[in-house]
Amino acid sequence: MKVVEIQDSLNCRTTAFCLRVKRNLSRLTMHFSILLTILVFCVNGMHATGILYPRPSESRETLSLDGIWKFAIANRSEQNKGFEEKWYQAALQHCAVKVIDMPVPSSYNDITQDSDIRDHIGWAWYHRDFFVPRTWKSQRVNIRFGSVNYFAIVWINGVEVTSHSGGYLPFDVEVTDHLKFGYPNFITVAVNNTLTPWTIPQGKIVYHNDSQRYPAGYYEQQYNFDFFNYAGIHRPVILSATPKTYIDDITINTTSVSDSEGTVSYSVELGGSKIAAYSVIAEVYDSRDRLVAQSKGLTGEIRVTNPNLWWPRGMNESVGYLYTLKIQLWNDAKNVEGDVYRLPFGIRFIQWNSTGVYLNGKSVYFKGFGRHEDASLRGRGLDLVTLTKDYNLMRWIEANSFRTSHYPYSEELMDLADQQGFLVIDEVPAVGLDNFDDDLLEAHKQTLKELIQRDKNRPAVVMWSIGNEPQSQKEVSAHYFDAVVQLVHRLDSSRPVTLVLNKPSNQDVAAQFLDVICINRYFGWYSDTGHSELITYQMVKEVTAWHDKHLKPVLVTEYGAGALAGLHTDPPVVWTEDYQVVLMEQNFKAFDQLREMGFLIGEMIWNFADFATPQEYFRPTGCMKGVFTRDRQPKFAAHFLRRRYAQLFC
Ligand code: GCB
Repeated sequence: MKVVEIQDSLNCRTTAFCLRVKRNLSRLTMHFSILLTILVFCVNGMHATGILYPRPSESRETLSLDGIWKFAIANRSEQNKGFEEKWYQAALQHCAVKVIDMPVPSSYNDITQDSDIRDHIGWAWYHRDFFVPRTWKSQRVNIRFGSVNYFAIVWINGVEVTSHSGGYLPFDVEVTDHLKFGYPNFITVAVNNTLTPWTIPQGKIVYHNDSQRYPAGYYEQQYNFDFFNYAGIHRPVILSATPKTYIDDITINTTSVSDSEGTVSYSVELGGSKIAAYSVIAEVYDSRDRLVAQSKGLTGEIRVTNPNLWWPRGMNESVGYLYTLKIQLWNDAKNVEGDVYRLPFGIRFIQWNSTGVYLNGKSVYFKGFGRHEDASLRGRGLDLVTLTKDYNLMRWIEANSFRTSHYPYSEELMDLADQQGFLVIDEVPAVGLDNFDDDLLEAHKQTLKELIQRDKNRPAVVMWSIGNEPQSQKEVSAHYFDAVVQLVHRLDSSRPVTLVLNKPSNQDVAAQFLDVICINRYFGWYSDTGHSELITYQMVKEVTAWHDKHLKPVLVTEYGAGALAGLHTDPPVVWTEDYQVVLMEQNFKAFDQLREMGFLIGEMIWNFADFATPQEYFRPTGCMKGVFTRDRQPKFAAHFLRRRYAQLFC
């Protein structure tokens, strides 16, 4: 087996695509691995500042392009065919390829009976027609994808308008000049799910050269993370029309809180032409739409008297209180209103020290979950039914938090966290990182920039997680994570930064840079399997060792056991629902002792629900550590966890 630079067939379009943007990149070669690195640079260069969610207002309209699209995959041996035959210039169903219907948003993997589609590696093609109203002609029109895993190239009416790399964050581009107003239009999206050592998350294409076992040219995608690499257009596709001079970005931050006053600073960025002609009015409305404070200018400070603070579940009677910041442009010369955008926000203040994290001055204890965006048939596609059900279950079980393990979740999901008062540890898809070179660092930083740009205004987000279980025992990772943490602190100094670790505390070199230490530990499962009697002892020792070494708060972000729903034994053995509960019980004893010691700030069980993984002989169709099944029915563990979370106070 050897790792090779893959898919030579892609390279001709690489040249065209990248040279246009980075003509002087002398390293441009015919290798796919290089392509991916270059794609990251290309995308960096092309990104606009703001990525505000498209919300209709008196000056803005939106048009959803969700629905049934036409879809085709490029065969393994003909990866370049779509580019050579220019499938983006006409309707896909008129091209020489087998076309099927495909829902958007959705992963394409589980929609058909065809394992070639489920296990596809490489390019997949999407196409649909749409109509743009005549009335939009005088507007600025933007297209926005909530997420596409992993690379996307977008054409409108046959013209390439943008591309993006990174599978879990939104991207957008202005398309005004490419649209036909009052006429039908069409859009084509090419999606590539290939992961390499320079993507976030990493993967590699492995060619098998052993001719006894594999036919010539046989290759597979390998990756070192425990969730199925679902692919496709995963989140909504939205066209939006704004005035030509528009609100491009808003940043809002609580700078101080007391019972009598909350102070927030805001700043606004404008885009488009004739910006100088406009002034900015900022108004704050309470949840009953009453004006409570206002200011003027691109930046300013707003004081709200007797504020209703944003509190997470369980810390106050008022939960998830949101104000609305209304930003309005005003053309003074013409005396007319311009663009208007309404942003929900919370007034709340985060602090941290060597033993705790504090919200509005009160110490926080996280009782929650590691989760996944995962559901049968839809894969990782936005699914409002599952999403809403999950919040109902998290409230039922009296959790107050979750981590977006192991990638940023949808904005629709994050909106409900803000509204329902769930604390979120917001994580980028840097899972199991290894081979810490400069190109990986650039891709990692870019992902964090995009995440913070998207989620910086969310009250629910109280911590940034820069990754999960890297090879942090390697000396080279120290310099790497130092650089990543510095970037995050520069971009946002109002939230603590963490990294989820699984190496022994005496080998890890990354924790020194973090504000909060998160660890994953599977005592009684991956180590000393079945020996539940060791769990409490080992967990107490483990958490204490991390705190003693770094004098920082510690959060256990993963512990748990696989359990097949309906499987029981007494005495309990691994894989039964009974053992899952015994393992929890022993961990709870450790958590109680550690809480007394004063530096454990939370417990998040792995996992909220069973989820799909790559095919492995130790994964019976997926990871079975959920306290709920994949279709969200409670295991014995869910009732047990509910009893604990109900009596755990923050
Ligand atoms: C971990 C990983 C998570 C896995 C889990 C498991 O440490 O962070 O992604 O799913 O273990 O069940 O093995």
